This record gives sequence, structure tokens and C-alpha cells, in this order.
Amino acid sequence: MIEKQVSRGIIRTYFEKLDRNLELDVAIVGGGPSGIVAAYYMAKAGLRVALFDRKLSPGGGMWGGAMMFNQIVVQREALGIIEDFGIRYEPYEDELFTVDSIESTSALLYKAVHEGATLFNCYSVEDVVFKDNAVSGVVVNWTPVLREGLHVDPLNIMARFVVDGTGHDSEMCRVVARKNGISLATATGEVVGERSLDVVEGERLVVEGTKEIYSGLYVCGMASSAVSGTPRMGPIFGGMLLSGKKVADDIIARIKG
Ligand code: 48F
Repeated sequence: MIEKQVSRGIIRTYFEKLDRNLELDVAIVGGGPSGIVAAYYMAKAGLRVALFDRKLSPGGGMWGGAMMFNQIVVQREALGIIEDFGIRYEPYEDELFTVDSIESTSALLYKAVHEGATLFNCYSVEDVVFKDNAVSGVVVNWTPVLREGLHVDPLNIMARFVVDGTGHDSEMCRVVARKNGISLATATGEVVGERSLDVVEGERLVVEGTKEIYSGLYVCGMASSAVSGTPRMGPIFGGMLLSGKKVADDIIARIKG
């Protein structure tokens, strides 16, 4: 009865996958370039890591290049990461290189999953689990449920660490600060909000700002610029890749010692 087998194959394996991911080392919120790179290196180091993205197609702002010109620029410092993912690149000028944004985004996604990270698409993280004054998991619901405004309760997924990779809105930082009356590790204790564009400073500070922003909660990518109030940088992606690698290295060191 092939019709029934098709459905059963999907249901059984999906729920096995969900069940395996109810207790994680790391839950990454947001599947932009920084979050996906983080997922890849953590999975490669043997951590139990899952990434949740509200879109049907994770990849965040990387697919569209700039103004939908689907090429992006990376600087020499990030070439090691580009090579780890097997992405082809071309020298451009000075220390800059160009890559195809479709090849890059699909390579990041493919390698992260292939290395053992689990990606849950169409999942919106609406809150965190907050226990003993630390972030210790995520609260998830279907994106279409939230879009429709349906009154359906979410599920909880526990994690030793949560990474906010939600991009310009730094959603996890905002929700943690707003709901729990705590101070984040920023100049004001709150989400400062990103500044206008400065490529050089933006690229430097996005990596510098990649850190534990509250107990159990790390921040990477544009979320780190938004929370700490550093400049945006536009369609140069080296900082995003380096930020994802840095958050992975920091958490791997914390967990593995
Ligand atoms: O913004 P985004 O691409 O994240 P990023 O890694 O990269 C930024 C660059 O793309 C670009 C840039 C480069 O220089 O400035 O903007 O910081 O992707 C963020 C992802 O998070 C998802 C969203 O769908 C997107 O794919 N996301 C945001 N909030 C949530 C979420 C949420 N609450 N739950 C689940 N996913």
C-alpha cells in the first residue's frame, strides 16, 4: 500500500527527528549566514545542535546579494570558511573576493545539515525558557500559526545554550530583556539598536560583539550589531561568516573545556 507508506515514512522520521532534538547542547535561532556557519562548526565538533528558522527557505539575507544582484563580496580573512564549505570564489580587488550568493547559501545549508546539525524550517521562536536566571531553551511554534494569529500553545525545547542569530531585529535579546527585567551585556543593559552603515567598522565590530550577552544566551551576526549598537555593513559577508565561526568556537570551548 504505497500511499500509506509514503505518509508513514514522513511522519515517523519527522517525529523521530523532533524527539531527538528536544534536549540540545545548542539551539540556534535564525538561519542567516552567521547562524548556519555556527551550526556547521558545532555539529562538526560533535555537539547536539539544531537551528530554527521562521521561513520555509532558511538562508536569511544571503540569497539576495544586494538589491537582488545575486553576488556577494567577502574579504580575505573569511576565505578559510568559504573553503571549508567548498564555495568557489574569484579575486576581485585589493583583499576582496566575490562569490555567487546562491552557491554560497545552498552550500552553507547543505554542509550544516550533512555534518549533523538539524534544521527546523517554518518554526518561529517566540520566547525562551528562562530558569534560575539563565536562558535554557527555546519556545517554538509554527510560523503559519503565528501569522494567522491562531490561539495554539507552543512547544519547549531545552538547550544548554541559545544563540540569537535573528539578524537586524535581535529578537531573542529583546524578548529576554523585556520579559525578565534583566540587564544585557551592552553599554545600556538594553538592546541599543544598530547604527547606520560603515563597512570597515561594522565588519570589525560584528565579530567583536559576538559573545554571551546574558547567561546562556549568545548573539551572532547582525543581531550582535543590533544589540550592541554597532554599524551595519551591507552586502559584505565576511563578518557574518567569522561571527558564526566565533560563536561556535566559544561554545565548543565552554562545553568541551
Ligand atoms: O538577517 P539574517 O540573514 O542573519 P545574519 O546571519 O546575516 C545578516 C546578513 O544576511 C545581512 C547583512 C550582511 O552583511 O547585513 O543582513 O545576521 O537572517 C536571520 C534569519 O533569522 C530568521 C529569519 O527568518 C532569517 O532567516 N528569524 C528571525 N527571527 C526569528 C527567525 C525567530 N524569532 N524565529 C525563527 N527565525
